[in-house]
Amino acid sequence: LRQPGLTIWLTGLSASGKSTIATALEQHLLHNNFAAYRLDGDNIRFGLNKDLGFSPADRTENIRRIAEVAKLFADAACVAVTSFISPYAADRALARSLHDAAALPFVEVHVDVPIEVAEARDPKGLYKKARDGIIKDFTGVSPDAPYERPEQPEVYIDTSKESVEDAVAKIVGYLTEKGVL
Ligand code: GGZ
Repeated sequence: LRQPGLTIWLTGLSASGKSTIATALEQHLLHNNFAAYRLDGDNIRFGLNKDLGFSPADRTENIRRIAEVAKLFADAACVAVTSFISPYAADRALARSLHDAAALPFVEVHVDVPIEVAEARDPKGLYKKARDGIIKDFTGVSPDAPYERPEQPEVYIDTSKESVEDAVAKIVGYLTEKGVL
């Protein structure tokens, strides 16, 4: 069994394209016979973390639990692909340190997009609701909900310029180059 365990941590604004890239990446890995599993809002925020909202403390706890779960998947020789805004640098650093302590690779991918582009996409109408004051503390819109950009992500993608296929190729290229896959 040749099976690397690792975590690929996608971070970026709402509507940046994290979920789309995570889904395409998971498919690519599965087709190439790697065990891969995607963690996202649908399977985490509605289950394990359904007691958490979007206050700073709840976001921190959200990310801490997700990091612990991703680490367990990686430890089980699976490629964990996480897709959460994870807006705070300190929370992402904690996720990384949990993996470092277990000698499991952690690859941070900044799925970037100009906020105007994310806002123009607005697939769920959440930016509009945030602008209208219906959703408070929306990341990138409210001054109380900043997005702290990664300073040195392993992979950087700008989805206003790069396609989903480009993004998957870039991530897989990085992993291959580093000998992780
Ligand atoms: C940001 C929010 C908020 C607020 C609900 N701020 O585009 P989406 O809908 O599907 O993705 C967003 C998701 C963010 O959850 P995360 O677990 O990734 O966030 S964090 O890492 O910050 O804990 C959005 C929706 O939930 N959503 N309210 N106030 N996004």
